[in-house]
Amino acid sequence: MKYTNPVIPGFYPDPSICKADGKYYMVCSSFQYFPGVPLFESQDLVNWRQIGHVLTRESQLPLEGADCSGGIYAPTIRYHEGRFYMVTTNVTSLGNFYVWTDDIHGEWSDPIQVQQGGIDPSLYFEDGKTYFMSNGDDDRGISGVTQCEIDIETGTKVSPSVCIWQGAGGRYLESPHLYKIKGQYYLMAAEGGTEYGHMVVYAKGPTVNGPFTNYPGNPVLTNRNLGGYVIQGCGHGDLVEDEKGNFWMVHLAFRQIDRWLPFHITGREVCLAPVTFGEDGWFTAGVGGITPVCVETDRIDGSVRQRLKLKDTFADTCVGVDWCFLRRPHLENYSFPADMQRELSSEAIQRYTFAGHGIRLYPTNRTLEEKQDSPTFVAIRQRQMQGHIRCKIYVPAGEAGISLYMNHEHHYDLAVRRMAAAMGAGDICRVMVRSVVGGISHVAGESIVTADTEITLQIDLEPTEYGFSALFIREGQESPCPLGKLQTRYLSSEVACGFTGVMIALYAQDESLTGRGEEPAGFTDFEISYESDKPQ
Ligand code: 6LW
Repeated sequence: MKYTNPVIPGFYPDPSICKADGKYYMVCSSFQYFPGVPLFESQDLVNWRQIGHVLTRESQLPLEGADCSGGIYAPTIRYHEGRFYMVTTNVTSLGNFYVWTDDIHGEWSDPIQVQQGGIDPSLYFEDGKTYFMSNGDDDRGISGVTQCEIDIETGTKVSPSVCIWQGAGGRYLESPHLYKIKGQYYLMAAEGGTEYGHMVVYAKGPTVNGPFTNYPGNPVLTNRNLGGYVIQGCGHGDLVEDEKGNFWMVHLAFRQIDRWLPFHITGREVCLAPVTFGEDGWFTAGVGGITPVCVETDRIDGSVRQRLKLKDTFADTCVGVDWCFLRRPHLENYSFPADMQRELSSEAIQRYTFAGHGIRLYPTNRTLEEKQDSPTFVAIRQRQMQGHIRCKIYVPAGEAGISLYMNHEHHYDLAVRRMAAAMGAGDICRVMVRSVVGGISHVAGESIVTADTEITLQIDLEPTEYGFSALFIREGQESPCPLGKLQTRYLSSEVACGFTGVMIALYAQDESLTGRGEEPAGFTDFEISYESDKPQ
């Protein structure tokens, strides 16, 4: 069969994978977004369904003040004796911790902290012992991949933290994972930084603590020498063995917006690469050490077809699965239709369907520029670079709209602002495109309509440009209104920095308020349609 990379498009960085009862489970990092750590399930490694998130409760996920380089960093998922463990770092507050569950579709435990520093923690279980590793300094101050043994019930360290490997010589050694395969220990990690020089390296050793000998062909996987190729930044991988005994690597990569434009907007995404063991006990990865867009393989049954979702509407997405919030949301500011399956509760944010209807958002004075608290904002990832977004909007007061949000200093907003007209005439709505780049805000296009006009917002997605427009309907008359174009590159990770990707956010705000606004903005008929699931 043939499959294309990325197998999970959109901002889902730092993948980690495990297998349990014939199915594969994958987690990704989530930074400043709530709920945290997206969780996916698959039966064939190429088709992935998000089944929820691991961190769904406030007690598991303090995010106050987290920005696009804060919050939840790379997680690892492991399955051991019937129990799933997810270990990660909340760089903004908790440090390294893990949670566990016996039901992958249910709730996970409260966090259990581990007193070893560094980031990108991973777990390895053997003979009743649990090894915890991360990249950082050991108890003697030596930096590299550092390992200790922990008590898995309590997280308590039961041995000193010792550096077991210093990598293959690249900068930013990170994302260590340890495996035992055919009697040998393999320690795999990333180097080069999560940018264009990213790579996967590994070493092999006779015991859980080494000594580890570097693979002579390192890096085992990288696209760093493929200038202009669509898939860049391959690194941060994790291995899994399939039902037939073949090994695979999931790893992150990103797609640049154009051959000669080294910028990416959809964040770091998940790719899949075959791994092949040689007689000598070393393995190779990808196709000749690179990850191509298209992989032809006979390891996956020929009857498997890769299907990537091309449409997102209110009817087929859920809050808490596809949609998420910035930092800790104030749920009293969100109102979903009465026939929603469950009420929103601050207990746990899991799965709330829109039941095909709309959403109402109450404005507060927390705006899209907010750095600490959570504005009224619910967002879904931009997963492909070509397509269209449409949404009907009703704004009775303040401002509401759709934001293409990279971070608080880099976002493009298609906004409707309600204003009182002069001389006691009826209200008017200012429909505008606001560009915020490097914290500098500029209105790039606008139009004024009477408040009784029905407004549909529309954004055309292209790899290098976003096109903004509105459709006005008044007294049965439709009038399309183009509002201009903005370049995608100013929202890219290369410009905006941080570790996230562009989110398509519905928001409401009103700087003049002290508390919550009385009347909510209404959003209905939301639709994103992507033109193709093939990378540009
Ligand atoms: C991740 C680490 C990294 O934890 O970035 O550059 C962090 N490398 O592996 C955020 O994804």
